Amino acid sequence: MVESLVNALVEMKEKEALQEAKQLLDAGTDPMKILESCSKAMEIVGKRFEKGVYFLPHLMMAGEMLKRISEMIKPLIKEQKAEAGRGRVLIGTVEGDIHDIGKNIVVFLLEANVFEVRDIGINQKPAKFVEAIREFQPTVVGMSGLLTLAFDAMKKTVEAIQEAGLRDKVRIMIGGGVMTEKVKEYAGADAYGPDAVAAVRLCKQWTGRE
Ligand code: B12
Repeated sequence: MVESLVNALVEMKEKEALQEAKQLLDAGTDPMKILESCSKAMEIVGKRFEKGVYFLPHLMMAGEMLKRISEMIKPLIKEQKAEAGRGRVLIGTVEGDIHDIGKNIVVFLLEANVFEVRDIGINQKPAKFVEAIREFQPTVVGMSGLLTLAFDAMKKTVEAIQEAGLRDKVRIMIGGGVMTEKVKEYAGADAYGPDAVAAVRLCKQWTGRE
């Protein structure tokens, strides 16, 4: 954890946060450490929002800062690309939810680990997941969601995949802020991943790369 970066993000000091992130990366800091600091900062921002100390513009500013830092990190992580691999992963944020910063981190870490990823974006209906599975034929389907209302959206998505006769063709993982093992059970998914590293680990297991 880099305290100074966490503080700059939490206090909405955009210029300082971006400068700090750039300096850390230039100095060779592990990009994952920077991502961890971002996640920590977002947790604090979220708590302030819950308490009514921060409002929607703060969340938007936090989202913007995180997006900019992710963009700085992305090329560096891609450089770490190593062994050739295969395995298709379809991912999207479920219906009713527009959060995508974490999903995008998962996408670029998967791509960095040489998975072929199709990202169908935010607020995606169950039918859209089904259509994309038919088209792309992935081994793994990832559902992201940060809102409690995403629990039901995930359940409905899994049901739609089942009804389409595709459930035994894919492994389904879920993730995003409020997700837990319990939600995984509720939604009928195969696994819950607490972070992007876990998402990569699951995909490696399920595609026989581990
Ligand atoms: C930034 C932000 C926003 C931005 C989003 C910008 C964007 N492009 O994503 C904006 C301003 C748009 C926003 C809007 C809203 N937000 Co908001 N937001 C946040 C905030 C502060 C940070 C989220 C974030 O990016 N975290 C950082 C990333 C890196 O973490 P992550 O997403 O969890 O992802 C990691 C892991 O979870 C995992 N992961 C993620 N996806 C997946 C998928 C798979 C398959 C796997 C394995 C792993 C995985 O890997 C990632 C990297 O390690 C959170 C607070 C918080 N504590 O999370 C609130 C929060 C999620 N928002 C909240 C709310 C209420 C809202 C709004 C409803 C506010 C409003 N009144 O309008 C709207 C929702 C609109 C909608 N329909 O979706 C609440 C949700 C409460 C709840 N339980 O339902 C939170 C928790 C704030 C709070 N404490 O109240 N928000």
